[in-house]
Amino acid sequence: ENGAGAVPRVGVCVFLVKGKAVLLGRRRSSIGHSTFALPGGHLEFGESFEECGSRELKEETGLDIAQVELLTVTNNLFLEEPKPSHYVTVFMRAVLEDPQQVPQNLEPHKCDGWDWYDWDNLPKPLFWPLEKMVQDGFDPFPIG
Ligand code: 8DG
Ligand code: MG
Ligand code: MG
Repeated sequence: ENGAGAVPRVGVCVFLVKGKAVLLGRRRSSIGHSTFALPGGHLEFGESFEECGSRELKEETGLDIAQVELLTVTNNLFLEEPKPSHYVTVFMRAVLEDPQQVPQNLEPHKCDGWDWYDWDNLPKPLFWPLEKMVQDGFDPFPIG
C-alpha cells in the first residue's frame, strides 16, 4: 500500500533494560533489514502503549516485562522502502519481571536472535530511528 491509500501507523518498542544493557535483535523484516533494533511492533486497536509493549515482548522474545513506562515518541519516515511507510514510534522502558528469564527468538523470520548489549558498546549498524536517538544523546536509563 502506498500513495493515496497510505497512512501513518503507530509502532511501540521497548528499551528492556538490565543494568547498563538493553535487549536488541538484528532485524530480518524489510524495513531496517540486518540492523539492530528494539523488540516491538504495531499498536493494535484498543491497546494501551503498555499493553502493546508487553504483548510484543511476549510474542517476539517470550519475556514477561514489568514497570513499563513511556519514554518518548519519534516521527519516522521510510519513504525509500519498497513499501513507503510512516511510523509514529512510541518508545517505552521496562525491566524483566523475572531477572533470570532468558530471551527466545520466537519469530525467527523477523529477527536473527535477541541479546543484551551494553549501552556504551552498542552493535552496528543500529536501525536508524534508534541510531538517531543515540546520536542525539538519548539515554533510556532511569536516573540514579
Ligand atoms: P507486528 O506484526 O508484530 O505488529 O509487527 P512487527 O513486525 O513486530 O513490527 P516492527 O517492524 O518490529 O515494528 C513496527 C515499526 O515500528 C517498525 O516497522 C518501525 C517502527 N520502529 C522504529 N524503531 C523501532 C525499533 O527499534 N524496533 C522496532 N521493532 N520497531 C521500530 O521506528
Ligand atoms: Mg511483533
Ligand atoms: Mg517487531
